[in-house]
Amino acid sequence: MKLIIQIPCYNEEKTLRLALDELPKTVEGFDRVEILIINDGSTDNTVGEAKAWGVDHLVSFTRNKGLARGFMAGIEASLKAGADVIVNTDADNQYNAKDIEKLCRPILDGTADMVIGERPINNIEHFSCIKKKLQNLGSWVVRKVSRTDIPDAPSGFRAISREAAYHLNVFNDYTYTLETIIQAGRKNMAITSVPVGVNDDLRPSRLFKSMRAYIKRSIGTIFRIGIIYEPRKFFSWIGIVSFILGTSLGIRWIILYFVDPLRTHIPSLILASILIIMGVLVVVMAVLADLISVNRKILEENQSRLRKLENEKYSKKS
Ligand SMILES: Nc1nc2c(ncn2[C@@H]2O[C@H](COP(=O)(O)OP(=O)(O)O)[C@@H](O)[C@H]2O)c(=O)[nH]1
Ligand SMILES: [Mg+2]
Repeated sequence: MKLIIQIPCYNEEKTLRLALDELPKTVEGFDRVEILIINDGSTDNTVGEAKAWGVDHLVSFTRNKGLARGFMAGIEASLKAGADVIVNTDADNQYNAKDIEKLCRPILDGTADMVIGERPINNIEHFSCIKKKLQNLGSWVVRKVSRTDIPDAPSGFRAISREAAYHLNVFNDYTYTLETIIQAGRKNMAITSVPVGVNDDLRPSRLFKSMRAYIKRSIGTIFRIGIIYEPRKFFSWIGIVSFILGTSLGIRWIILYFVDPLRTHIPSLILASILIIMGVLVVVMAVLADLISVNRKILEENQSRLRKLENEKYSKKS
């Protein structure tokens, strides 16, 4: 059994060595533990630090592509390197590396495909009150959308089984954290959570730059994933509401036509017609979106099979 610990990095020369030093050399249940660094177009000496430390694998982008792409490149490279379990952690030594064993346990026991490390958010001193509230609120929304019970959705400390990794996809450019949980929930993967420790803050967060930007991007991500996974529901609701409003207005117009024949109430009639036509069209769109989503599922199935085939080919060669 091989464990690969992957660390996405963007300009992390100051903290990377410390984070690497903390990683365990052996983990119970695994014969090998290897380290993979994803350098996302860093302009500092991140790569030099990683090579000097002697990491086993290095994936490097020539320019910055964002955490979500970096995460997926790491997953693909870990699969090719033959990982049975992949652990993702931060380059700022944010998470307690000793908890990696705890994080992998449910996967080794065969009870989970993905395990999220739950930080003690309410006790983290360097998190402001508003950041704590936002993280809790974000996690609550993700729980509702994903139909899971993960308490800490934005946590980047997580373990993923090889099988789950074959099925993951990240569509947005910002962060993989929320999207992968929603996906795991919607694809009926067994996803669970274990409490993990955190270390002192070494630098300000790169992802939580400002409150407004964080909320905007998180809402955008959750909303988009919601539509991608439930397009029929989303469009049906809009269509049905529009149709009901239009029909009610239409009935009101018919009643007024007989009660008050002196006035034509043409504006109501026009609005009713528009709402009814729009409602019908949007319901048709819901059907089309549903058909497209069936195609997406088939494409995803093909993609995971292709990943499996490719990786079998690689592991036979090595
Ligand atoms: N690949 C990649 N990684 C990034 C980027 N921005 C941040 N990271 C890495 O993502 C991890 C989490 O970033 P961090 O600033 O600690 O965010 P936080 O833990 O959510 O506050 C760290 O290992 C960063 O080096 C980026 O643009 N691309
Ligand atoms: Mg961090």
